[in-house]
Amino acid sequence: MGLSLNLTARLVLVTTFATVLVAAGATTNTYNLKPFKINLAGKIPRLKSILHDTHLPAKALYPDAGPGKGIDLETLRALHTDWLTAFDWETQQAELNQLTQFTAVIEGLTVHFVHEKSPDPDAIPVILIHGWPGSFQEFLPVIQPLTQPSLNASGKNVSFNVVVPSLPGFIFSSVPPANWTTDDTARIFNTLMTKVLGYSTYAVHGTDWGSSVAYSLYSSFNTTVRAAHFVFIPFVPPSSQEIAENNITLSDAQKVAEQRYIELTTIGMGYFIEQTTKPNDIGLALYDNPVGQLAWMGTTFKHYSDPRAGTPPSVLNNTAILTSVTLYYLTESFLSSVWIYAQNPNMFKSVYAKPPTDAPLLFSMYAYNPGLWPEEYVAKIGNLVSYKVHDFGGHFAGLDNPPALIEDIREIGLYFEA
Ligand SMILES: *[C@@H]1O[C@H](CO)[C@@H](O)[C@H](O)[C@H]1NC(C)=O
Ligand SMILES: *[C@@H]1O[C@H](CO)[C@@H](O)[C@H](O)[C@H]1NC(C)=O
Ligand SMILES: *[C@@H]1O[C@H](CO)[C@@H](O)[C@H](O)[C@H]1NC(C)=O
Ligand SMILES: *[C@@H]1O[C@H](CO)[C@@H](O)[C@H](O)[C@H]1NC(C)=O
Ligand SMILES: *[C@@H]1O[C@H](CO)[C@@H](O)[C@H](O)[C@H]1NC(C)=O
Ligand SMILES: CC(=O)N[C@H]1CO[C@H](CO)[C@@H](O)[C@@H]1O
Repeated sequence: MGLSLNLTARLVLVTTFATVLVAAGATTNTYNLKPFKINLAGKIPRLKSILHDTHLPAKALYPDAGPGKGIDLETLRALHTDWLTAFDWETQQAELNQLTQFTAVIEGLTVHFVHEKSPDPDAIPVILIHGWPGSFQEFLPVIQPLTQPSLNASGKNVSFNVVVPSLPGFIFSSVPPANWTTDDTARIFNTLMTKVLGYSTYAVHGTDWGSSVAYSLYSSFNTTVRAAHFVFIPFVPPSSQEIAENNITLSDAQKVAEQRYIELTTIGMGYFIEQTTKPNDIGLALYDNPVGQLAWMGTTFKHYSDPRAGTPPSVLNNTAILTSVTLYYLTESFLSSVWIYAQNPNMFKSVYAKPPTDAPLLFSMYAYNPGLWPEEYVAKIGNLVSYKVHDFGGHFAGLDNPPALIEDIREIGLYFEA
């Protein structure tokens, strides 16, 4: 009897305690914030078996076709062989899991993000936004260094609380509803920074599609976004003729970028048009085809990075490419990722105009990035305070030239005023 009373009392206590916990959760965890760890190892045996059964042609049809005709067979074969034999997912997963990650639910979407904090209470919150075929992994080499306090040019001690979300429909973030635009993503990322994480002001960095999101944040959230850094902007670059007519003199590195842009627009737009107009065709064709995804995304990593990729300071080697493709393949997000093109058919604005913000804008160009925006043009789209040119690096700055990107982003500290 005594025992049973005791048990009842304990049950009541437990129940009461649980009720309190739930009530507290309802008020303090509105966004269902949860720690997150990557655990895709169980899917590796099937991937390896498909890789094992996939066969490539014995020799190239037209060995002299050149990279302008797409990824070359021997490049793909080397990647395929590495994936099957040398690549160790567990090692890559363990490295990615060294980053502190979470998921939160915002407007019904699960948003995956890295959140690494600086030891400095005055650190600047910054959100780094990736594009396609990148992912949060693209920023791996810069995240920890940016959290470390370090003196800069003006003698200012600068460090960051670094947030790196996965775009909706990419990797561990859930698929957005139809007609979801980069402005919608900007809105939920502003909620992530201000409401979920409680930062009243912050800085943004964007590349590729991430630059569309970052520019939307810069333009539309002028009280919370107090600095922006770009390596790519969502504006149509001027033509060579227009640059010449405006008497703009290009440096050697800028001439390289101009050449890369000409190449992109003349022979490199196939994937872009396909993904914009028929996302289901390519998305479903490659949905369960790892080597297909490797060819389709690998060509971009190979062709739009610095030609010296994989040699210092670049860490963009085959391991990095395979990690990225493995993340897309194992999370089954290739299909939803290509939809970003179809959902945003007017990514590149043709009218350069200043948005209503006085927040500083910083820009860095990397020579082998296929897009040239001269300083005169970048100055038209914001309060430009810094324009830098790097002769090493391409489209994936975080992997292509991490020391330069760390320095570029750290420069935000010279201009940021909370
Ligand atoms: C920079 O700030 C950090 C954290 O506040 C501090 O530990 C470090 O000594 C500072 N460095 C310098 C050179 O002032
Ligand atoms: C998406 O937008 C198109 C064009 O505005 C419209 O026809 C379509 O119904 C929309 N789809 C959804 C699911 O809202
Ligand atoms: C470019 O230079 C030429 C020759 O000096 C001059 O006639 C022209 O007005 C300049 N164009 C612009 C846009 O400044
Ligand atoms: C790629 O670079 C990383 C360092 O960033 C290194 O650990 C790895 O061994 C390299 N992989 C190959 C295949 O060279
Ligand atoms: C911020 O945006 C609002 C609305 O567009 C505008 O009225 C305001 O002047 C802007 N603030 C700055 C500092 O530009
Ligand atoms: C740590 C860091 O980014 N330091 C940089 C501060 O600014 C000077 C001058 O631009 C650079 O040379 C440092 O590398």
